[in-house]
Amino acid sequence: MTGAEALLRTLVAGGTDLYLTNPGTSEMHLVEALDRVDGIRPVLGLFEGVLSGAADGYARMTGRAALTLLHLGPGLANALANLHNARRAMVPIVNLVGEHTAAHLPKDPPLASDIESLARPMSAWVRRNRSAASLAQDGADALTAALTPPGRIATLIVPADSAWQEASGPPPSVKPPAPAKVPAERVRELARVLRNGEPAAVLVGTSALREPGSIAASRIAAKVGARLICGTFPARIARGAGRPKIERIPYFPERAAEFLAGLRHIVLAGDRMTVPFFGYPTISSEIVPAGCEIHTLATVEEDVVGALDALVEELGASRTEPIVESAARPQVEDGPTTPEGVARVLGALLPEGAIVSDEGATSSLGTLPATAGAPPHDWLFLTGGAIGQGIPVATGAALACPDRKVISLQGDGSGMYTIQALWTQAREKLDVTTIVFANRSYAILGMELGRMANAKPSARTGGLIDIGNPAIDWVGLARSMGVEGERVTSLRDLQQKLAASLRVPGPRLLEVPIGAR
Ligand SMILES: Cc1ncc(C[n+]2csc(CCOP(=O)(O)OP(=O)(O)O)c2C)c(N)n1
Repeated sequence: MTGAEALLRTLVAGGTDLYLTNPGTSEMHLVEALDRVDGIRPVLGLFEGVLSGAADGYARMTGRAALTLLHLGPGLANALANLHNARRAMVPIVNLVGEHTAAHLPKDPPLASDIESLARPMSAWVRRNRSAASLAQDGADALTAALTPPGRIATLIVPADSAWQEASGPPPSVKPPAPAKVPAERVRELARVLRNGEPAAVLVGTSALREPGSIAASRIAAKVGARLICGTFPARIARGAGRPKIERIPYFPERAAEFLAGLRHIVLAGDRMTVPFFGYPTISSEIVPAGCEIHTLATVEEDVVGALDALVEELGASRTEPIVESAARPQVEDGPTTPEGVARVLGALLPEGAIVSDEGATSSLGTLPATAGAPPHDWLFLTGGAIGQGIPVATGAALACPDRKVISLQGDGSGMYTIQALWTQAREKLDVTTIVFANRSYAILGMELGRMANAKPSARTGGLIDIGNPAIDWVGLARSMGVEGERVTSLRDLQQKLAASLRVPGPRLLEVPIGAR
């Protein structure tokens, strides 16, 4: 058995079943070993940012770590922006990064670089393998690190000679630690805080944004009259009719400050306090009201669901009804494809069990209220703000959940970063409908130019915000990669084309013009 085979066997025995690859010469043994190792699905991506984003989407939906296979430092570097988003999503991923042989590396060949320095900022765990004999154990340690709560990025550097040399022995076992239990004293203390009647909010994150944690949190909030809130861009929220109502902290800091105004206590349950994206010259980035205390029921590493259950008991809230969304679908009228109109069409049609990957930027803001009462579904946000996440995360979610419809809400500017993911969707026959909001602009930057620099786009700077010249042909792009694409002309047309796309499995793209041009 080669080191590569021992490594893959260990990772498969540890529960890994997806291998997202874009290999080169130094990784050929990590490819060849697939002919002798069952139980893992190899999937090719045509750019490494597609792989890291897909690993993120897969992990958000399964809680399991996918493997990425990356070609030395440059391959890893191409994956970094979406590894950044995945780190902010707090998901498990194991990166296998190829490296030159021990004899070749000292000669400084063209592809050599400082892989550890590239890996560290986005990885909680980095190791350089030293021998074929230790490769399987390194793999087990990488997977254990990745699966350590709440989920981490582990990067294992694999020299080519370790991968081809002889290894032996049964696969080492992978035993990630369980999340730490929250001490009973902390639960009692927070029960005292919440019972005192001062204005309070419970801020839920990670697993508390899904049932059963969100139901427990909603019971607590209802019992003590607190608000139930969450961060602006969590990795995943289970939402829709019959599920707990959770208010989201708005994106812009002045809106966020208004949203939190009046609170005296914020109780964190599985998240840290939300921090606005940017500081501005004339807008405060402090969103927590003066005099408001931040308390922690459970950190992201701790057993938040257990802590919420204990708090339900402590407050005597086990029979309190959670406050849930009622079933409601918006009415659709015909008209031009405005963001609000598109949101209503989505709200009218979103199927039960759908997974929405939201990188719609300024155009998808209205989709959240419009879908609040749609049948139960999951919503995946752009966690780290590095655009180019949406289509890859949708791809990974579809690999994770082949029986569920994935809807990818996509800004056109962001979509161009990792458009190659459409090819993987076509190749793997993934059930993803991509809705491109073709506003032919970096619209958010037009707004931020005013907010940040008190300026309007000029003849000179406007060209850095307008992406309509030349106009991108989304339907042509999709078709060139094997994805059926259509351009819609009105809300009624969108309704028909989206309904048709939801009926038929497989990838499809709808280009939706936004704004008259
Ligand atoms: C990796 C990365 N590069 C650049 C940016 C800055 N940025 C934020 S939004 C944006 C444009 C988004 O355009 P689009 O997806 O069309 O959405 P719109 O703003 O038009 O709604 C850019 C370039 C970023 N967030 N991440």
